[in-house]
Amino acid sequence: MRTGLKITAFAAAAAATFGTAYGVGSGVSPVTAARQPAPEHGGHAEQAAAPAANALPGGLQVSERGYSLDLEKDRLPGTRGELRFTIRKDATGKPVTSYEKENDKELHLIVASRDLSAYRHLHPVRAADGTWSTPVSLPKAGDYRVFADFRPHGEEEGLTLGAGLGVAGTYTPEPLPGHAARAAVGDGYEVRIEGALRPGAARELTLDVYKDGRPVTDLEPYLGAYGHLVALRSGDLAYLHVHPHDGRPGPGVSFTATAPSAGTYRLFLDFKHDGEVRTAAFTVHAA
Ligand SMILES: [Cu+2]
Repeated sequence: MRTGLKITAFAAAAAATFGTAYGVGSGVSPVTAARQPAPEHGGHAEQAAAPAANALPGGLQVSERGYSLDLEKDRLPGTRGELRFTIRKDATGKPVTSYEKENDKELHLIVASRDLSAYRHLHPVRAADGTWSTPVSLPKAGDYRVFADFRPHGEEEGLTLGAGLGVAGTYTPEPLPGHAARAAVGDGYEVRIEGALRPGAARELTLDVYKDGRPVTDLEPYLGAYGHLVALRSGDLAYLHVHPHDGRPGPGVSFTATAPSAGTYRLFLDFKHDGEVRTAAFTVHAA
């Protein structure tokens, strides 16, 4: 349940900060907001649902808790290019150059298309002046959202900032695939999902990895875990980052996830096997 608690605490911090940003002003330290007690977990579902209803998930804002995501260019001339950006401290306008590592990295960058058909999980390189950069190769033109998931040095909670990215060219938005319990990943890999999301309540999800119909029991650690799961809410691309709560190398990797609201979510699981990182995607309804 640790992960679930952490996510709920983050949601509470986000809600507290939202109130700060639009109510009191910038005089309240984001650290103070982050330290506000997390709602009690493990009680009955109605108690858990109440705070979550007003909590703001990550990724919806380009600026939050005193930090801003500054994309050097919010457009790419084509599907291949370089993303460059800076995380700035709003108070000084200066780039953040000191981070706490989370899952082996100072910053995780997710790039997802607005229709949720394209997904990339990247690890940019930081220059000494605080500028982050990474090559990016996308499958098609269109409207994208870039998510920076990081924890500045000295902050107790990480945050996720989101910014729009346009990729020039013509494209046709794709409909979100319907719910299916299995996802083909290519090269004979298939991932099966068990469990359901419920708004405002922590729920366990298990993703089982198979290769050629047989369970995979020797998943390789990737960034300190056997799987990384990102959930994006369809419609506004609210971002939920969840981590596994056990250390088994397969076939089942379990997560605790709390959907902030009713809705449809697209789940992206990154796992590593035979030296390669692969991604399985699922559509899950929370109701
Ligand atoms: Cu990452």
